[in-house]
Amino acid sequence: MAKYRIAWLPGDGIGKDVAEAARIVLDRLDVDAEYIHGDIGWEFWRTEGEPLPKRTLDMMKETDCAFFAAITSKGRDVADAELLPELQGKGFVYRSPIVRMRQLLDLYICLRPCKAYPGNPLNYKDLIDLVVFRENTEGMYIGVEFPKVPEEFYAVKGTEKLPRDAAISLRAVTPGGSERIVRAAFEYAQKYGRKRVTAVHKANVLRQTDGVFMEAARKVAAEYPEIAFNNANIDAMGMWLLKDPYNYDVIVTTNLFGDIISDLCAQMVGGLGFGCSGNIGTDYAVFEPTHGSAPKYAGQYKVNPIATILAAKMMLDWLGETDKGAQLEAAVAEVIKEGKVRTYDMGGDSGTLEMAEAIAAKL
Ligand code: GGG
Repeated sequence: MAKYRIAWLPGDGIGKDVAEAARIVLDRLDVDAEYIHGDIGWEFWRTEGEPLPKRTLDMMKETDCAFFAAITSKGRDVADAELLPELQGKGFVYRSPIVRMRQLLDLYICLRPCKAYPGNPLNYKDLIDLVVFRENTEGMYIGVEFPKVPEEFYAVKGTEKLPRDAAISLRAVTPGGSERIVRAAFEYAQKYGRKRVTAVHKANVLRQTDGVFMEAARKVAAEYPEIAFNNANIDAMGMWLLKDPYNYDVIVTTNLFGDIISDLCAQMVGGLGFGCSGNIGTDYAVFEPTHGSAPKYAGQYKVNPIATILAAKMMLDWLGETDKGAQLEAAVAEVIKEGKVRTYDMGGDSGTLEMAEAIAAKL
């Protein structure tokens, strides 16, 4: 029996292309793992009314961790129209399978390292190396939404002028949820010798929810006096990051702000072709590239697999296979530095699998 059982979720679109690339390097590293395919993505929404079938969730619960590539996710209007005619009007509601996975498995940490590798023509300024901790289970993504204002809302002071046809999305931030993500950020900083943690919020406007987040952040920060702590409003943070990214080391924030700021950071180290992500809970984790399924490139084996390969490195580290993780990162760094194999985003014409083979050849 293999040492690890890994749920393998390629998803759809380019998810299948980049997952194949990740398997090339994992197989070359001879990871003692069994990979078990799981259905997830748009085709299962269309044909079953469920993009994350129960059989996939059940299978994941029997594995050590999951590796996920990408899925197509669309807004309400498009999603409903694309459901098979025989399923329409039967009460199926599209919900993001990624968000659901994170919530159902309590993967409260979304860890997104943003590290520039020397020689990448897409690097912004000098080498950047920072890490984003995004709260992954609450905030704006709890999924409590109303197509129009529920009548009972009008009992709340301040809602009198709210038009009845306003759609409502609720944001929930708990002291416990905030404390555990901030603590994870500080623990990471301590473990990896990072010097500073920056909490990002909009507490001057979102007084209740970000008030809770910042109270928790200050409380946890006081437990780590050796690590510098500061905070910034989300809007200013976007500006400061572009101006002077070297001022930041570990960033911790709530769900939606983390979603946005981590894309910004990924762009500074080469774009989504380099953005990798770990959704981590107490005893389970799902690793994925940050990017989506780019349907227009599906099956063309054209896109950059490095984000997905770096997600495989994160998975190896999390499994305790840190030597293999380090070898994989060194191989990625070498291929980038040599510059002989480059995908189209890097200005080259190498394909997805060619890049994976070049990395595997260094292992
Ligand atoms: N690998 C991440 C991915 O596939 N993202 C697509 C995406 O952002 N979908 C929005 C969502 O369903 O959460």
